[in-house]
Amino acid sequence: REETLAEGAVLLRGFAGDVAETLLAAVDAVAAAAPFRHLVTPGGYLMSVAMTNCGVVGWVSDRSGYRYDTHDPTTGEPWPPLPAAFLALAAGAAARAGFPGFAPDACLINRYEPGTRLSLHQDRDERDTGAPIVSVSLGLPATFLFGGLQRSDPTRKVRVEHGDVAVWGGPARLAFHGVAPLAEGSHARVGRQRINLTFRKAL
Ligand code: MD5
Ligand code: FE
Repeated sequence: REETLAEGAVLLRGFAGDVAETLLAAVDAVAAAAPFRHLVTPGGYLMSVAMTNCGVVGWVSDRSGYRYDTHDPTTGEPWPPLPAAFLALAAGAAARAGFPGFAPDACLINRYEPGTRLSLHQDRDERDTGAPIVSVSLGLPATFLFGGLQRSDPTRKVRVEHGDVAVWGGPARLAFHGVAPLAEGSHARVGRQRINLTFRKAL
């Protein structure tokens, strides 16, 4: 149930299985205050993945670039706080993977529907890239693409399912990665969706 994908990258299969319902209820509460929306990239493209955030800051994109912001540009309100269950799960997974004391201040929530994808990128908008990123998969399964430190490096496909948690730290923290177009399907709890939580130390 614990797989090392590369140095610093650990997949904890099923780690969030028994808190999945609690996490999804918290996602619904966050989305009621800060709705899922499709952000515009700096290049002018609408992202196919819908996003929202909770935490002290949230990740946003618009024509002027990518950044972390204390306020939701859609509502003008501060992002909802990180639910206690989110913090506990993220810290527990990070500790299990060898990163004790992980205290995220941001959680980006991605919502995929069949056909949507996340193209290859690095997560480098966080001030502290010494901290890992913890990602939690909920709902429909997906094929995660895990590359290297150069965009042109070959990618490895990793299937992730409901309840799986991945921790990306050390040399894997800045690896290129993406998500292949989501296959059609329906999940008992969330229907035609995959929800991914990514916990970050942004500040
Ligand atoms: C997802 N989300 O499945 C992924 C999970 C994002 C994003 O990529 O930026 O919202 S996070 C995967 C990740 C983070 C940091 C490093 C690596 C993977 N990696 O080294 O492969 O929605
Ligand atoms: Fe990413």
